[in-house]
Amino acid sequence: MQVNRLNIVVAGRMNAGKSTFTNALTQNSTSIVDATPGTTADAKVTLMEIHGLGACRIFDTAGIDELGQLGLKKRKKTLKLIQQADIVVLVNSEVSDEYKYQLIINEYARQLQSNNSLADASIYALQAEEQIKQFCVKKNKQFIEIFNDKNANGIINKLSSMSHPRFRTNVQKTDAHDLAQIIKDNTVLGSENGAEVLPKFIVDLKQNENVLLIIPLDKQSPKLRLLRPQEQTIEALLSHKLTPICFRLDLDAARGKNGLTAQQIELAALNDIVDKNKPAATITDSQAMDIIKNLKTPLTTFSVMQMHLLLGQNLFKYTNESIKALETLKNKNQPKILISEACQHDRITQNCDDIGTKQIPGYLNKMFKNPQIIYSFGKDDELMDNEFDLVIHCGGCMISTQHMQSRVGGFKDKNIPVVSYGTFLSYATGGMNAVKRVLDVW
Ligand SMILES: Nc1nc2c(ncn2[C@@H]2O[C@H](COP(=O)(O)OP(=O)(O)OP(=O)(O)O)[C@@H](O)[C@H]2O)c(=O)[nH]1
Ligand SMILES: [Mg+2]
Repeated sequence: MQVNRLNIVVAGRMNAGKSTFTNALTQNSTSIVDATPGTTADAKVTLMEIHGLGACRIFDTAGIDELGQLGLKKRKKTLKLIQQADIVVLVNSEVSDEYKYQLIINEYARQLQSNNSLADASIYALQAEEQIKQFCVKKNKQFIEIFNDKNANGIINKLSSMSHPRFRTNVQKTDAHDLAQIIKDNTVLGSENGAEVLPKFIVDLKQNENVLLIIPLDKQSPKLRLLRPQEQTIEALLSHKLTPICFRLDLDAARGKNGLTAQQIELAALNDIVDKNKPAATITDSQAMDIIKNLKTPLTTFSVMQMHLLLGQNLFKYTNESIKALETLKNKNQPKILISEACQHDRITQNCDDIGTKQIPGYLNKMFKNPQIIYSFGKDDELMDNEFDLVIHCGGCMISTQHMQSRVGGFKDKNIPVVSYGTFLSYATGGMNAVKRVLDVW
């Protein structure tokens, strides 16, 4: 069962004391602390339960002011994490003019080796914190600024500020509970915990009504476990005293790939379970849309449900607009379409119709004029930064709310339409009416 965690990202300049802060907050010495700038080369995550905050994921990040190609990679990674943050702690070591001067000299020396200009060096050294602040404001992130005064004692002083909470303390000497308290007192915490998974009309069904779940079987289905949205739905139905009726639909058999007899048997079994249980609603894996689209019950898909949940019950604010692209793109030659899955998995494409690499591209090639299909499978690869006419995104069953919001938010910022796998496959198999059907139940 996935735990919903609060993402706290500790960011700032090199040597500001980010790792010292992380170690102090987590009461651990897992992050390496050193006077060498750039000690933390990649983000480091600590899972922790903080009393009053709940389950947290604390990211110690690389400083964002390192120059050169490696510095650029570190900065990109840190900004990506800030995008997924619920709370950003900006550790800001207060520095004297003399220190700033020294910093520029040091950077200059580094740049002589890596061919960058002094101008770049001084800009990064002095504006890094400002960059983070502006990024947080742009991305609507809550952030707290902590001046790490290495000469002070461990007493926290609140500094005046018009815009965001600011504090001064010696991070190394400050009690972990006091650091946690700053975060608790100065942020508004929201979480997916307790959010309703099911559409309201299902929640409102009479007790003991049946809800049919189509959980397909193909060669890629995991053995001895269900996928997260499937488990989640079963738990939610049981909690509402509804009865999940699960049907393991063999996709190949139902599509006639194992011969006519096998197909008839599979479809008869599906009809039988419907006749016997008279479900009040159906929730299906979107892959099975082509097979079950004629069922008479109200219908939605696991990926629509999962995306809706991960987007903070706000799926339709953005994706309802996006649906129009499915129609308008038909007039465009070579539309650029991204098929995006949040995680990587082993695809057994020779033996089965993988949804991302076979089924969806198959439909795209029929629906659009010479589509350019691009794939992005895996967490956050560089491809996500490109321009597209349409993004078709999986339900995100392996990622957190913050991660999904940052992925979809990134496309939204660029006005790139995003639809879920379920919405797309509904459209591909039944047009706009089918899309309306799976979305209207919400
Ligand atoms: N005295 C004192 N020294 C500190 C404090 N915080 C950090 N330092 C020192 O400052 C140096 C840098 O601290 P780190 O915590 O490694 O800084 P960082 O921001 O993680 O740096 P990078 O990983 O290089 O980006 C180390 O030598 C620390 O011992 C503090 O509160 N008091
Ligand atoms: Mg560090």
